[in-house]
Amino acid sequence: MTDRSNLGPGVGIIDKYRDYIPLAKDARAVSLAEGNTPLIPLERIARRLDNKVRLYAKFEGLNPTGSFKDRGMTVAVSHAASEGARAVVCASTGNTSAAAAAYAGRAGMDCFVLIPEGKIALGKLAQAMMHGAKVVQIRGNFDEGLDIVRQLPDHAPVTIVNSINPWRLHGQKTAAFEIIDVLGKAPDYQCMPVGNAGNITAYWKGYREYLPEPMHYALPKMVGYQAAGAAPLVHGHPVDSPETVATAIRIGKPATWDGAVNAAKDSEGWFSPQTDDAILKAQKMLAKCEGIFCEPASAISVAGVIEDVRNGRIAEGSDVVCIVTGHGLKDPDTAIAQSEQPETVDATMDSVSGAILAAMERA
Ligand code: AN7
Repeated sequence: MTDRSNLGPGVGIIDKYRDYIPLAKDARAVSLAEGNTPLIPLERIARRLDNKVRLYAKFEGLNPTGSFKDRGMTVAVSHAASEGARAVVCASTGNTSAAAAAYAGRAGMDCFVLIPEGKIALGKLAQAMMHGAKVVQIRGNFDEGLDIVRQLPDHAPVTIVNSINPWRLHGQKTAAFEIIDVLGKAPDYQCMPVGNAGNITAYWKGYREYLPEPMHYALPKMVGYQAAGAAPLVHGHPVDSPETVATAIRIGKPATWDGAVNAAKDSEGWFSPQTDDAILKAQKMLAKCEGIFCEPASAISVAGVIEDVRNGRIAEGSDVVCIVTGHGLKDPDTAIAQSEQPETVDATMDSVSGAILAAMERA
């Protein structure tokens, strides 16, 4: 395998994996040196599962705008720029809009984002605004926003950068390349949140492209988790009014439906639901026991794996990679709401040591 570990400063996924990304040769990479995220062993959570599996988190929250969307956006915006596009547009539950705004800004393009009013995490909104996007809130959900965005190029000179833009998937598949580069093989199971279903489709494509055909026996089983209130792929039909605390995946009509279904079917994987309670519990566990602060949608990977190792659906002795798609700082409101609130005491040794000793006694 080519050693791509140290190509120099400013190198992102396009420079690193250009031979796998069919951009025009003279297309300049609009990059924030995204990708190259760590694969972190989750030893303490594995221990809670009696070490039945070797567990890893691919922490995609460490990308430049805090989510995996940067991998797709660097390619989509580079391609749009090479075609002379003036503006990009997307509907978003938040992370796509943050990434689109950042990369469009870097490319000198305008960016328009449609978000569901009141249902986007605070950090994501702050990002889109700071990076200079024109933010349009709609009285509706993500699915309704995407339906409008699909038609927008007929009405205005804008390029769509949702994952229905195939360049996005060319970028996102590179995360699978990195996992193989680091593990020296594919994992046995790859477990991830599924919303609009672009990412699971991209990973599956990535594994198949990076492992040559004779090695297809070594492909991972692709496991997709959806929030119980927004689980169209679990039910096999769209959901009209998706609801979940994990606003990133509050999606009822995934655009890349067939890609997701094929990934699960062809790999002998599956889709299953997780309750909001299980999602928040896993989010807390990752933060407290492993030092990894992710947003609720991302924690569903770990919630699902805990259930599926316990019920035997994930075989003992396996290598399991959880895709941790977005950073916890994206959604401070949900984090604070589920945590013990800070205690206020007088600025004296007695009050402070008293508070510490009382807390140690409770623990
Ligand atoms: C943290 O930003 O759809 O199944 O508009 O932000 O490829 O949609 C975000 C999705 C998982 C689901 N984890 O990925 C958007 C958006 C996080 C996310 C997903 C999203 P897909």
